[in-house]
Amino acid sequence: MRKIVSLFFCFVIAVIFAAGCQKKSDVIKIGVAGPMTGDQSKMGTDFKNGVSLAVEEWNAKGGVLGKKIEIIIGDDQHDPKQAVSVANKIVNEGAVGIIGHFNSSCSIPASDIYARGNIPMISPGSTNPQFTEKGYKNVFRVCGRDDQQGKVGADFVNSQLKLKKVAVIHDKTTYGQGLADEFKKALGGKVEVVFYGGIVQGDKDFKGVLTSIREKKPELLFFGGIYPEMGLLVRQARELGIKAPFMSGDGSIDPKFVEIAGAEAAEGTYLTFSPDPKNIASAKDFIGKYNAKFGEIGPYSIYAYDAANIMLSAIREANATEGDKVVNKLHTMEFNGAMGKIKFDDKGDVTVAPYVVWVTKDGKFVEQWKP
Ligand code: ABU
Repeated sequence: MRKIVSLFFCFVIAVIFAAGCQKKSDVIKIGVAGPMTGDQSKMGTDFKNGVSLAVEEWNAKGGVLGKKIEIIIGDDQHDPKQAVSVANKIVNEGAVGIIGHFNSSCSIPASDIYARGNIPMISPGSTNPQFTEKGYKNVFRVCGRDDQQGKVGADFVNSQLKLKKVAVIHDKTTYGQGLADEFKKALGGKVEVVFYGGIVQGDKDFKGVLTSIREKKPELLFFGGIYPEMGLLVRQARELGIKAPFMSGDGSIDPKFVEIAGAEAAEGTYLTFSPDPKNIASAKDFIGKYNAKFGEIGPYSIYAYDAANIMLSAIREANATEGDKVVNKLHTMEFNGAMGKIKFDDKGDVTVAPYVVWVTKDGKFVEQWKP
């Protein structure tokens, strides 16, 4: 009797195991990781929406390699430790490609986990140079880099605004400090940096540091960081009577910045980012579909959409989900994205990163200057 019971249990376990294996091979899983909750969740939501739209379109045409595509969502809360834990979870759940993360401080440590698992990752928005400088073959980004972005900001200050004195503030993160340093370096000593210093991400009161900056009378305040702190800095600077314009990078160009700062305080703020997708013919279809499903596009919605389409096209062309084969396709193919043609160099950076300067006008962002 005991033998029959044991055999029965073995049979049940084998059936459960087989069912598990069957389920695994029925779908292809793609991870999407970023700050899905917390004060930067707008960026994570934009990622999730862009990837969902791409996956929905692929699934409507039968999926990829004859299988439906499933998304695994990872919330790193823009915390590097959480990013590593999310990366491990996504790998363990069987993802064959990752779209993410957003923050360079998350993408860089998470890339160690994906590299170990031999899983290709494409970040839609991590711009710190170090992300693609570690020598991992599986790491890609569809955005530009802060050495490119910082230079465009500095060129604008030098050649267009022709300023003599600026203040440089950063949020002490990999991205924020990195961008501030690139901007400062690219000023090339032609502008006096009357203040250089960091604030703490998550703090709400910046009046102390702004009061010190006010005494130095800068003609522009540059901030390396993300929209929650940028919004507060701009609002509080105006409350203290600082009239000089602010400038920031791609981490601040979101309607949330204007919402936090207030449209009046935000007026005239300069931001470096890529060109407006509304003026790009290949983006028209994406914008229409995104608007119908999710509303206004966010800065990184289109990058997430392009990253997902690129990953799935590479899987289809490789006719496989094995990391080496997909990575090889990512390095050699040219992709037709909604943002235009995309090709990666040996490091995994895009071969063209056309940063421009935007300005905030009546609560909206408009393109102002192209180098
Ligand atoms: N590039 C915008 C902010 C994300 C990051 O690189 O940390």
